[in-house]
Amino acid sequence: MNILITGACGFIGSHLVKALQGHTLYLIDDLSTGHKSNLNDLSYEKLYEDDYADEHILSEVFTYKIDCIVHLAAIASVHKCNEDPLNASKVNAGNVLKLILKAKEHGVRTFLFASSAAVYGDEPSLPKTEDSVVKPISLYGIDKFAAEQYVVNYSDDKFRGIACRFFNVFGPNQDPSSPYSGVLSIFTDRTINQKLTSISVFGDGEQTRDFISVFDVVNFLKYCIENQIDPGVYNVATGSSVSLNQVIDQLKIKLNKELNVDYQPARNGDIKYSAADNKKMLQTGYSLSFSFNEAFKGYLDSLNENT
Ligand code: UD2
Repeated sequence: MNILITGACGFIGSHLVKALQGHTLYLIDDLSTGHKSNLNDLSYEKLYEDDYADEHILSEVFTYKIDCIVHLAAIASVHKCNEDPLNASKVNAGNVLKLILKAKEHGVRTFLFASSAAVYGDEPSLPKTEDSVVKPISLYGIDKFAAEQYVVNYSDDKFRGIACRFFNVFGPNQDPSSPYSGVLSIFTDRTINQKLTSISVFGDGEQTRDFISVFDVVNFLKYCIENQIDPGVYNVATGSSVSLNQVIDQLKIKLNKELNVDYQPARNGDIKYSAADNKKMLQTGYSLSFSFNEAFKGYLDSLNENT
């Protein structure tokens, strides 16, 4: 299949490129947060190093008879979106519609979109099903919701639009450099890469998240591409949540050392409990490869091997 992946040099994108080796891949990434080195040793037809909505790129790439698009490119940080809301909204919502319209014009059959658990916001009912109330509390969440609604509402019998609400994705190559990076990447960068023994927790550590392995995320995307699953919105999650304190306990056992946990005030806008119902994802026939414990252990082993 000819597959276009936007955001291909990023954390999830580069794992997806690896999972889809064997297909003919066209990649776009403006390298704003992704790294070309994430694609080292991987095969692809062409990488466009620019904005995914650039007219010249789109008019060229659609000459290649694209069967499927996986749209991962985004300003993927709540914090960055707030710094430049108009641009963030264009990248995360308006231009998604542009890409969908182009895709339909050029006969693309399948469009997968990276949405986010951020659409649910802080409405307290748990676990979240795809029919739960949507109440985003950030511009990022609002735009992700708008874009996923374009994806789903533009679906028809010729165009299969699937929006994946990713919960907390983790795994190798996640960038830990910002304080707003994924918490597991920050914890492991400090304790394994930098060999420090202190970590900061915002709040009492009892907040919960559904942490899903990046390998399951990209395998599910691959499954959606290669099987005729129904269009619509899907939670992409393990279906079980753990607290940060539980994660830290596992980390201590695995590292076999004590960690100093510096408990600081909870962050503004933080969600205390997050939990996903993933039945719809499993009803597609996809089976998760890893529980959180297995995936976390594998992740720590891979980091230890590289140090
Ligand atoms: C995720 C997204 C965020 C937004 C949000 C919406 C990531 C990295 N973040 O935030 O962009 O979409 O979902 O629901 O995908 N924490 C610490 N110590 C640290 C770093 C974080 O205690 O050094 C805490 C943080 O305050 C939070 C928890 O860990 O309570 C998880 O933080 P996160 O940013 O990894 O993920 P989340 O779900 O809050």
